[in-house]
Amino acid sequence: MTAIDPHDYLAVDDELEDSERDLRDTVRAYATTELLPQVNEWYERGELPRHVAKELGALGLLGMQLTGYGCAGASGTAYGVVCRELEAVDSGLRSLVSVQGSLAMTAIHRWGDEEQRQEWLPRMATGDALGCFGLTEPSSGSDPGSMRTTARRDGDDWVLNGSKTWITNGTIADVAVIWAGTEDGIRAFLVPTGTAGYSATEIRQKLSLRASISTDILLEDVRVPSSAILPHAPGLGAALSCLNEARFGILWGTIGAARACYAAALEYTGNREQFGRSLASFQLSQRKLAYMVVEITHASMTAMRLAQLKKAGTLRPEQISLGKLANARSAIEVARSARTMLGANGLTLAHPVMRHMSNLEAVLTVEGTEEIHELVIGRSITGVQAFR
Ligand code: TGC
Ligand code: FAD
Repeated sequence: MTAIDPHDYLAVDDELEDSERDLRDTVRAYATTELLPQVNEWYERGELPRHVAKELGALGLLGMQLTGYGCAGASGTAYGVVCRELEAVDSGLRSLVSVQGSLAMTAIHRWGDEEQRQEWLPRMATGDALGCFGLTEPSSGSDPGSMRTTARRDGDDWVLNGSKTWITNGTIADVAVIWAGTEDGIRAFLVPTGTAGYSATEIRQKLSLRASISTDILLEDVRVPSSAILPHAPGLGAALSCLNEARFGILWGTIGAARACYAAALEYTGNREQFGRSLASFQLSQRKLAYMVVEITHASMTAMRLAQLKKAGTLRPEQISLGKLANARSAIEVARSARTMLGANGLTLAHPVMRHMSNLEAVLTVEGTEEIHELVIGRSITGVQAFR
């Protein structure tokens, strides 16, 4: 009989195609040898060096699920596995890939014209150009439809005014995808970050997702040509369609964070003795470990099923909401449980658990909070919206 892998209890990865398994191994090896040894330093300093984007680009991981323009045209499953392997190191790394590939590049690929795609996508795929995605505003988070940023016509130009907040990479991006209200509803604009009137500042003293740059963006009479509008984006739904892609990556990524916490707890409790026995030999420890394995396995099966639906072309946003909600929630519970098992030592960066646990607080909030996804599911099963 085949032995059980404690890190993939139901052998869910057997569902991967050979190329997806190869990619998993490549990204896991890169992430473990090149990123993991440095991540604590980045976390403490509150940064993610730009060369990481170039390395991820060289591996073909930026916008990897898109086709053409230097993008790999990979399967949803492959993208999910990459998110999982990167987030096993740190959620900030997965976030970089999400914002660049699923948000900024997807917006341009899906809603831009040929000229805009040619101008930006090849450079973004290599990591030579970075994008950010400006949807959230100081007074519009869960309810982006209430945004106050405006774009008004002035001759052949558009003039943007307003502010965005919590925008990942706003200070280091080359191009910002800015969502703004126009006379015809919400539209997206490509704003090169060197444009006069665009300014971004870092949000400091952040206690979660520290290896990721979060920013405020101010738009003061930012004048862009008529060619800056993404012509095919019909309204808020265009922004939300990009979020679907990023949420899909998160529901895979969180499994990586949970797996890393579980692995740390398993190793630590196997090695440390109290009361003359290893911590792993106590029934209460084993219950916690079994709980983690159940959560990680359920999350993995959910992710794999959603990837199958994506491949079949039938995946619905409401189903992605279930995955994002369930997998982010279960990952943070696994992290919290793992933290207890490491005792005081679990509180420092010497072990990855508290870092993941803290990151997962942000992951619960980004791309739709727990409550928003509950309401999305609630609306889909009752037919009644309870947002407002
Ligand atoms: P609602 O009336 O439901 O919809 C407006 C229009 O959008 C369509 N739509 C969607 N289309 C595609 N995908 C979806 N998921 C969609 N959800 C809705 C809808 O059909 C409609 O189209 P139409 O043609 O009829 O106009 O909109 P609402 O104002 O009631 O809001 C719904 C709600 C609350 C679910 C939505 O606004 C929402 O998802 N809020 C959460 C906001 C959010 O997630 N923001 C994330 C910002 S980006 C980010 O966090 C990056 S973090 C970096 C990282 O990944 O680590
Ligand atoms: P709010 O919407 O103010 O919500 C506060 C609380 O109220 C939550 O618990 C929420 O669930 C609850 N709530 C809200 N409405 C309801 C309701 N109808 N019923 C019940 N409860 C409700 N945004 C971008 O556009 N681009 C980015 O790149 C980006 N990166 C981010 C990176 C980080 C690290 C973080 C933390 C955020 C980022 N965001 C980004 C913003 C993120 O998408 C928002 O924080 C998120 O959508 C929630 O909005 P909010 O923080 O304003 O919370």
